[in-house]
Amino acid sequence: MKTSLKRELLDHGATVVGIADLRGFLGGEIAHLDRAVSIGVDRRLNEDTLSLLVKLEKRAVRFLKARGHRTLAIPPDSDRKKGTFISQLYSLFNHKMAATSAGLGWIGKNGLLINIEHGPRLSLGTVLTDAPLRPDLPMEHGLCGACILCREHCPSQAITGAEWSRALPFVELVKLSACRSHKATKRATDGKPNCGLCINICPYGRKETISDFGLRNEKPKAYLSLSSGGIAC
Ligand code: B12
Ligand code: SF4
Ligand code: SF4
Repeated sequence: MKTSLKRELLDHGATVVGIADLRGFLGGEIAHLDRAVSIGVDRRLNEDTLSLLVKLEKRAVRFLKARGHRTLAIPPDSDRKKGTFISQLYSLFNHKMAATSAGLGWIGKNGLLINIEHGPRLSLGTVLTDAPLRPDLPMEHGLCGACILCREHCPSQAITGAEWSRALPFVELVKLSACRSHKATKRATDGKPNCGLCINICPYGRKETISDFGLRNEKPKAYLSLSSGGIAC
């Protein structure tokens, strides 16, 4: 069932799909839905991306329900169905937690899910289920290595430079108030609320050279060993 579910989602626009075992990490009314189907698409988080993620979540729901399992799709954005139980789940459930637990990547120094192939460029969705899907191996540590590019270039100095690990997941990686106020300033000045420099600059999955951004070139050690075929994860 796991392979055919993954195939179904990959054939319809998902870039990566992983299965997480979230036993012990969910509370209350959703504790019994302890498998997560974590879905990533290699696209900026805009309206088109959100509607693709919603379609993929619906597809996973249909697939699992047809086989007699319960499901709960977590919305990928905050604006849909405001005020409903489902829309509250958007902020109550963390898509990145499902993604690291499904082995799709680690949390980088920029606070984002970093996939070894696509970097921080994945937008995420999650479907919780009680289907006994065999989980993928979770990611235990980050592979940022010595790189500090996102920290050096963040316009609001929001990135602390701390490193994530599954054993100690909640260290302060990003000063959220600094990031939020930078985004608010951008909205006020150029009408664009999103910054995303910590996505663009990350060497994992980056197609451009860093000089395309007018910045100094630098790569993390882990990235260098990946390019020479050295990293297994
Ligand atoms: C609130 C929010 C924001 C807030 C606060 C960000 C934040 N880090 O909390 C603000 C407005 C600042 C923001 C900004 C951005 N956001 Co935002 N945001 C969210 C939202 C709604 C909730 C995040 C959340 O729960 N935070 C609570 C804190 C406690 O968790 P956290 O630090 O984010 O994550 C921790 C856990 O995941 C934990 N963890 C990881 N693995 C595991 C495993 C286990 C077992 C456990 C226990 C914990 C654990 O480690 C993380 C680091 O401490 C999510 C959508 C969602 N529902 O998941 C999108 C989301 C995180 N945002 C996203 C994006 C793209 C952005 C921006 C790039 C937008 C932009 N272009 O400007 C910036 C990036 C800023 C940054 N560097 O983090 C994407 C990230 C995709 C990715 N590849 O990681 C998400 C997932 C939306 C989506 N559907 O794709 N965001
Ligand atoms: S979105 Fe911009 S301000 Fe926020 S952490 Fe990333 S680079 Fe810094
Ligand atoms: S830019 Fe460097 S330090 Fe920042 S998340 Fe990417 S690899 Fe990690």
